[in-house]
Amino acid sequence: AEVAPGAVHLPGRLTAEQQRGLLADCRRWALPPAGLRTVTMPRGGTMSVRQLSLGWHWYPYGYARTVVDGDGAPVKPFPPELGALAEQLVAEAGLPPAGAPYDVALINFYPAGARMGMHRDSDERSPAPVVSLSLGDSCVFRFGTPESRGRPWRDTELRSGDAFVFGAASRLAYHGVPRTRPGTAPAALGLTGRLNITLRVSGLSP
Ligand code: MD3
Ligand code: FE
Repeated sequence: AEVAPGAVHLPGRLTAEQQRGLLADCRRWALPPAGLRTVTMPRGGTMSVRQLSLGWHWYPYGYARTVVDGDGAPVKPFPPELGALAEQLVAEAGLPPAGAPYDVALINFYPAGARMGMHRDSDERSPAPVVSLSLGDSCVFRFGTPESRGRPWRDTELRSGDAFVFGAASRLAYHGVPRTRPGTAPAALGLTGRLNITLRVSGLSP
């Protein structure tokens, strides 16, 4: 379902088994060194989501090969199977191929009450689509325009197992997560809270 030009929602795209596998992977990746961390913004506030990067480490606002704003450890490698999944989902969304390998996974964990304010993802030096995978609790996903942080926007629900591809005219749109819905995760998954994995092309040289 195309929600806006270049923004394609693939509801229920991941099987229960794929979701369990990704969650088990995330639990391993979350361990130190270079594990799940709290992000401090340049003005001193902290993000309510906890975060983890693979391939390249995202910090406010750039990419590095080590956790420059944390334990300093080298970032864990980007798993090639996530790149293959991203390429397949871009094709299913009917968007042109990225043209460069996917090389970043940015993983956000939302405990109950966590949210993400409206922002644009503009630290990548590639126009390749961003692919989002949702696990656990449902959330309200707010999708705006490339021009401003404010209205107009559209609210849609993201559920465990959904994929979403953001390319073309939607790649630089403002977006955020104003709330999650605690307790809505599939019981069989065994996750309290919400996980979102975004797959990206950094545009940086290896
Ligand atoms: C539209 N994550 O990590 S996923 C982020 O659910 C981020 O954790 C949210 O925004 C989350 O930067 C939203 C949907 C999403 C992700 C990246 C996008 C939408 C996007 C990049 C460009 C346009
Ligand atoms: Fe984002």
